[in-house]
Amino acid sequence: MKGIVVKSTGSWYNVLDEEGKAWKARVRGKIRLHEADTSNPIAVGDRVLLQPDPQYPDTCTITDIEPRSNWVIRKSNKLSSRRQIIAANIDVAVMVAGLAAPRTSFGFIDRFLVCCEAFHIPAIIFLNKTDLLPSGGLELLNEVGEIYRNAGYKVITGSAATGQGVDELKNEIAGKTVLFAGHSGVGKSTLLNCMFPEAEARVGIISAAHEKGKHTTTFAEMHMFAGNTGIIDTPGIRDFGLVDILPKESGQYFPEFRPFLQQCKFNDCSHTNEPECAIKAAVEDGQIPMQRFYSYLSILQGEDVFS
Ligand SMILES: Nc1nc2c(ncn2[C@@H]2O[C@H](COP(=O)(O)OP(=O)(O)OP(=O)(O)O)[C@@H](O)[C@H]2O)c(=O)[nH]1
Ligand SMILES: [Mg+2]
Ligand SMILES: [Zn+2]
Repeated sequence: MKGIVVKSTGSWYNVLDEEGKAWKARVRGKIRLHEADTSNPIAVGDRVLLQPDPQYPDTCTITDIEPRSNWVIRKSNKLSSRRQIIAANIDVAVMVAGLAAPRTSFGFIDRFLVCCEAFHIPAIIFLNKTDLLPSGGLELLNEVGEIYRNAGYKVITGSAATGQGVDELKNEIAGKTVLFAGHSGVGKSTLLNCMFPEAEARVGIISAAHEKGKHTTTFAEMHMFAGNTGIIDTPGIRDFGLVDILPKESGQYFPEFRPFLQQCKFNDCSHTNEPECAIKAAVEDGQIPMQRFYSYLSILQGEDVFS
């Protein structure tokens, strides 16, 4: 019997089988792991083989994991070498970000996008809470939108409170397995409920608690709709430590850098101190946005913490 992991809470997993029936599952014995050295060998989105447990109803054992088409992984925290798989087998990732309460930094967005590029996961940016934009905020919103649209990303501006942009997002993700990521409090769960009221995802109250890393959503969980749209709501991520990506290769993961990369004088150009660097030239004449170049530099320097 085959199934898909929709939630992981430690040693137990919630799994849906192909008929949509829910099971509680556990790993017993030895199974083949694709990623050693992670805090969670089985992640939400994993396709697994199941063996029903004859003794207990609705309970089964996970006997194998199918190879993943992709996965998003991060360092659990700055000091740790432990890696955490956020989700696996994703068709599209939605970065929920905001210019208001809480405001998302470019660095955080860019780090997530680099990760998506590295694992070949198409990404959409949803700039939420447009109803709360401060005065002059619309201009900034458009500017931010342009930066990412020019890089080739789909950008939707909207609000889970007013419903603006929500249908557009829903159309983009229909029939797909979707990862919702972003800081705590940006409105991931609210957006999910707005698209699919039957989701009934828990929504938090913005408070000082968010600053202390207290999350309303505490475990990544896939919500399945109409049998074929799976939305993975995740706890807000504060830091996004990149793993398995060499800093010096990260230029390739900025799509708008690519047309220039071949034009640098040195083919191993780091775009910092080298002469005749096409990337720096493109930044100088405005073809590459300064913010994106800064994000590149910070990844290159191996800086870990973004908030
Ligand atoms: N004004 C306004 N408030 C919003 C919007 N979207 C979400 N909120 C509010 O923001 C707060 C946090 O929303 P959540 O959906 O819990 O945020 P989250 O991203 O799921 O947070 P975590 O689960 O902690 O990661 C709630 O009070 C929502 O009502 C929006 O577009 N406009
Ligand atoms: Mg949430
Ligand atoms: Zn260069």
